[in-house]
Amino acid sequence: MFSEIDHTFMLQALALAERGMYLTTPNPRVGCVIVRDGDVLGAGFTQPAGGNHAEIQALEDAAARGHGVAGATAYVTLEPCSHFGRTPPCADALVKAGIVRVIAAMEDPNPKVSGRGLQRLREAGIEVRCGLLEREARELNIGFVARMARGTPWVRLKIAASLDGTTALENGVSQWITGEAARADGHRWRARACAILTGIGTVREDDPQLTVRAIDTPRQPQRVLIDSRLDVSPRARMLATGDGPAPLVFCASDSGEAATRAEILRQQGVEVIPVANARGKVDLQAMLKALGQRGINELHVESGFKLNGSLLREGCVDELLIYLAPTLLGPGRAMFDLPQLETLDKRMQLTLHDIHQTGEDIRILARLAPA
Ligand code: AOF
Ligand code: ZN
Repeated sequence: MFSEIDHTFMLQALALAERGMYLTTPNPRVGCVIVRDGDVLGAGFTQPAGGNHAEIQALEDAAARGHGVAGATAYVTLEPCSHFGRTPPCADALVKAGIVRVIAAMEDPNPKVSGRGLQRLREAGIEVRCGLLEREARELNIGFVARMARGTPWVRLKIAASLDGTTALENGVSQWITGEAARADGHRWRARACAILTGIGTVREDDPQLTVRAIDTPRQPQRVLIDSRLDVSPRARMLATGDGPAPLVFCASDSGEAATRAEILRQQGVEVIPVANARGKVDLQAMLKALGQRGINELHVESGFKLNGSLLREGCVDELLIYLAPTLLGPGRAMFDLPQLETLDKRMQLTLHDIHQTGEDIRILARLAPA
């Protein structure tokens, strides 16, 4: 159904989409290449929200290069939109420009679109095919797809540990177990995330900034803290306000004895959101829903033993990003606070998605089986 030439141009469109990796949230990263007789007339990728979608960038690029696009094929990594969002529908723009063939990698999971963009193109007499390099396109927007499908972000939990699975000494010392290359790689994963989450234990011990520093990025992810009793110091480094979205703190209650602390945080520009479960702790699923409603596609977690364990036990984790350093630390802090099992059949099963050597360390990406 797809030729080798189609493959080549869709790969180009995917490479373009990847250039939106740190940029497009909450929108998906999309790439578009417009081709006629084997020549690329225009190319583009999604701009920050409110800016052009990939198709418009490609059409404008073709115009800037003096090319008409009548009779051309558009390769897009996501179905062109059919709705008026922050921008008008791309499907209409492609029709108007005289495109005669559209190859899309996947349907847009956004319920406002989901097939209607392709339908609109077909109704205008355009030849439409969908599904070329779909797996790659889905991976690129794994968070957007998750949020559209279930209303919550894709949750990626990052851990650095020794080969024997220790993340810190018993006294909390953990800097640094993995090498510089792994740390820089970790910042790339931070940069592509819409938000970075940690817990009050980690803030008390390490006072992390939770910003992207080791690499260049056009935007900082939102910082998110789970702190049931609002014990956090207003001077914690992750609550520093300034550029980028306001930090968010999820607590169990912002009234009663927590009211004053909530007020102090709010006055310094921090958003405080109470979501309690029956045990008086933060309801983690409710927190994920709230993040989904705020347009968070990929949530990057860097936390400790306790919160890591709670997130896993409550079915909140999609993927583990684990860096293992070729060192042995012996007993110390473990990766996750999980219950001791009596039988193997109760184990949590993962599938290995990717293994990679990063400097001297090993990077493992493993996924939880969907419930
Ligand atoms: C496209 N091309 O490059 C992207 C699309 O609010 P708006 O107008 O920016 O629309 C955002 C929605 O458009 C987003 O949720 C997704 O469904 C689609 N993204 N569509 O045709 C693009 N990024
Ligand atoms: Zn669009």
